[in-house]
Parts: sequence; C-alpha cells; structure tokens
Amino acid sequence: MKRTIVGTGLFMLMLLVAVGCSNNNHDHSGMDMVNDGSLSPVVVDLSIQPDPVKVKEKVMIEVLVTQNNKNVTDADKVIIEINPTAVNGKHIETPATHVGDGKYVLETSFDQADKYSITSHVTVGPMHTMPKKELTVTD
Ligand SMILES: [Cu+2]
Repeated sequence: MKRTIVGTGLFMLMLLVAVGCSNNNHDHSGMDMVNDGSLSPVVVDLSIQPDPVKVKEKVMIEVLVTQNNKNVTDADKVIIEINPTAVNGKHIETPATHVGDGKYVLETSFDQADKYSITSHVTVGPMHTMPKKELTVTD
C-alpha cells in the first residue's frame, strides 16, 4: 500500500518535470500507468570538455543516458539547448548524435566570449529530464 503511494508521488513529480520543460511540443501520449520498468528514472550525466573553452576552440558536449543502470541507446530525443548570457548572443537547440553505449555527443564551438547555459533535454518514452550546466567561453 505504502509502495503504491510512493509510486504515484514519483509519477506526479515526473509529470511536473515534463510540464515544466521550456520545450512545449513534448509528446505525452506514452504516459500510461503500466509500469514495465519504462517509468524508472532516466539518469542523465551531462559533461562539457573543456570548460572553460576559448572562442573558436572545439568543445564536446556529452550526454550519458542510463535507466535501471543500463545505457539507453535508443533515446527518443536528446536535444542540446545553448543559451547565452549576452542579449545579442545566439540561442541554439540542436540534437546530439548517439555515438554508442548510451552516449550522445554534440561537438561545437563558440564565436563569442560569454557565459552559456547548456541544457540537455532528454526524452525516453514518457520520461523527460533536463540537466543544465554552465560553460565559460573566453577570448
Ligand atoms: Cu526539456
């Protein structure tokens, strides 16, 4: 009985997380109450190398996606959102490419020194998680 309540609370929390996403076109059609393991939390490890990075230098944005301690090799969506601090900076949303073992990568570079907020929007079935990190780009 207690377990059911906890499960429902967790589901509601995930629902809130999904609704709180800035991206409005998420597909919620897969949200049913059948728990076949697909409702286990999706764990996303976002890493950026190097940080800080210089203008025009290559930077690797890596997203490792796991669920039930298993690598997720078929995530529905892994989108990298890059938000500059500067008002004239470029806001970008680009899909990351799966390179194997649940690792999704976006290689990019920056034209303008700034502090950027990097968000990885990861969708696996009905689950959505979106960790965020800051990246400093220097001249
Ligand atoms: Cu999101």
